[in-house]
Amino acid sequence: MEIKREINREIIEKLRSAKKLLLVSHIYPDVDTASSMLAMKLALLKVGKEVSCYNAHDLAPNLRFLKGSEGRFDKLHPKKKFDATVLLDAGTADRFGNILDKPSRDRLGCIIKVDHHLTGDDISDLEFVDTKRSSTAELVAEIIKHYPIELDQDIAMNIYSGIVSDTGSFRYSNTNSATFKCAATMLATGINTWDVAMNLYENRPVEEIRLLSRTLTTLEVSDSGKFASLIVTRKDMQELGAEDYMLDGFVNFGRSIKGVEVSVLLSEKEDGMVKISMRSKGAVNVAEIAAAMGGGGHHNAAGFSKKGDIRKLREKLSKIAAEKLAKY
Ligand SMILES: [Mn+2]
Repeated sequence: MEIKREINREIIEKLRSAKKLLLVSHIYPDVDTASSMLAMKLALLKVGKEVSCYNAHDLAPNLRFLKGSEGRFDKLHPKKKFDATVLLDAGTADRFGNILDKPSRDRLGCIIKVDHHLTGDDISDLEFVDTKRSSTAELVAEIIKHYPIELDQDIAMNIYSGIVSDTGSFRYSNTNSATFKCAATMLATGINTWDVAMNLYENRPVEEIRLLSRTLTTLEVSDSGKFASLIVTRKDMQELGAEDYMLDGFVNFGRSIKGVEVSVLLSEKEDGMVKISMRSKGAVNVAEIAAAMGGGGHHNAAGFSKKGDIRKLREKLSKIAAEKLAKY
């Protein structure tokens, strides 16, 4: 049976009474966090709210098809105060940049967390967290329904995009009947599903494909055949004129190999950190591996950033994964 966490009435009341709202998506914004933020922005604008959006990194070009994504989102007036702030699609403070640090925190008003990740800290006053939901976009749809605010095609397209992206186009195990019901509600507004699919999957810059081709040459599969890893260096990116956002989804190529249970993509960032994205086919909880190294995520998808040499990190991860995988 489907377990459904009821939306906290206090959240709806807070959103109704607040005049100035801040919506925050997580660092290195993905489709779900961005579409949740933008769907909520469009909805709250409809009921006359003053809405600001922020994320520590601005939205990448591949997210600019989302409705309401015009303008920059990584700038926020330092003195602006809010009645309420909504944190979207992550559970820990570090995932939102410095916005929750003092003294910045004092101007955020009531902090509301809306999320579907397994890992999370107590960083908000109110929360709507449901790990059974496919995406934060689905939770935002729930909020809009209970507010209630009338859906339109722009809001629906954002929410549908978040769902499609976080479920791997309805393939992942986080897809359930509630996911399809929510998607159906969005489609009932008349949005074009091919439009969304085209923007998500048929619109890659050629630099991305060139980088993918080079990245696949770094593939290593463990002796057991259960662990695959790929690496992307800064040098590769510079030589091919590629950007960070293009790496989204590369890790899935490792997982797609027959017999592989856990796949990892390590990529060097501009600030010297190495970003580690992990995917599991289901047997192993990669959120646990990530947690052992200071990260977080879901059972089948997790990630974190670490300082250090990319190849040494790959070795360390292979060892941790081998221990976990030995049981399967
Ligand atoms: Mn999500």
